[in-house]
Amino acid sequence: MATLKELVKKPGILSPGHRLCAGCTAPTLVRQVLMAVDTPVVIGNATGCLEVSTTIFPQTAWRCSWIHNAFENAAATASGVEAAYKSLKRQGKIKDEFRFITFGGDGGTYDIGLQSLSGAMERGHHMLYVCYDNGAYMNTGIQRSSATPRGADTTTSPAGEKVPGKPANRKDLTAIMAAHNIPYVAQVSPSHWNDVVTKVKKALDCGGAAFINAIAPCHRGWRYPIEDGIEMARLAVDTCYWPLFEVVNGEWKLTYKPREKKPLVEFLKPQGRFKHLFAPENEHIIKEMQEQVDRNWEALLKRCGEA
Ligand SMILES: Cc1ncc(C[n+]2csc(CCOP(=O)(O)OP(=O)(O)O)c2C)c(N)n1
Ligand code: SF4
Repeated sequence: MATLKELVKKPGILSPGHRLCAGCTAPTLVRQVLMAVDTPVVIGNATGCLEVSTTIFPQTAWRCSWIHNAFENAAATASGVEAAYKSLKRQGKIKDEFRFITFGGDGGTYDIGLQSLSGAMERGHHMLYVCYDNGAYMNTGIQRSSATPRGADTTTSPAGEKVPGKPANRKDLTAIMAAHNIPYVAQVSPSHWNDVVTKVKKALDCGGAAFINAIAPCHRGWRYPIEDGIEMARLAVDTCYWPLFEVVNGEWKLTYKPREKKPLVEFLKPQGRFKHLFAPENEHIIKEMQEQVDRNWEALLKRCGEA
């Protein structure tokens, strides 16, 4: 594994000067993912903040082949490109060893693109799909998605007198992808760059379909100070809200165990989207959210043979 000093010297595939918000963790995560790439790469991109902000016509921030298609078929498009590549390679028309990576936000992945992602993974295309999960449809103004945590205030689950934020729990997409029995599935956080690079290398070299789910804090939607994005991602990991693990050929393995599991409030408190939960009448929701995190963590420890 290269050192961070060596990795930052690599020519960036995602150039500076894109139009994502200052302090957005999505491009940080994308850069970490791309640091693991040592071959030519084709990037697929579902609609969302990352896509619209990096490709404002006639400019692009991508120094590689890049393809966008509608929200619901980014994975299908990438799988078609990968299949064409395989054919051209067989015919001797392409000599280079390419890799294929698709990025999608949680709206494009958990919700609208789920069927095409499931199909691409099930067919076993040699491609990696990375979901940057900022927990809402941020690009269009912070609407709830099935990745939005319970209790969050969004424009379509507004916290008020009658409804204390999103009433439903979030979907466990990483487990759904693991249930596809593909060679590689993992969960990562940009607060742990080394873990990201290591897992992406494994995913790209697994020989088949791979999925990585990454937490990607958004200060616009989560409402925390702009400069605290990576700290927010770290708190998600240390409270076990967003555990780091991988599933290699069906075998679950924890890749990071916080020395001290922090209480969930440390992750919730700095975020404006949870502010209303600290009113006395809503405190029971925080308690229930903590219980949910504890249950998920215990179940994960068991799955990973750690309990
Ligand atoms: C089928 C379809 N429905 C709605 C839209 C409008 N739209 C564009 S981006 C977006 C939200 C994307 O959310 P997410 O995938 O979570 O990415 P983020 O913007 O948060 O990075 C929506 C609803 C669209 N482009 N296509
Ligand atoms: S709205 Fe959020 S996810 Fe989108 S670019 Fe800004 S900080 Fe990033």
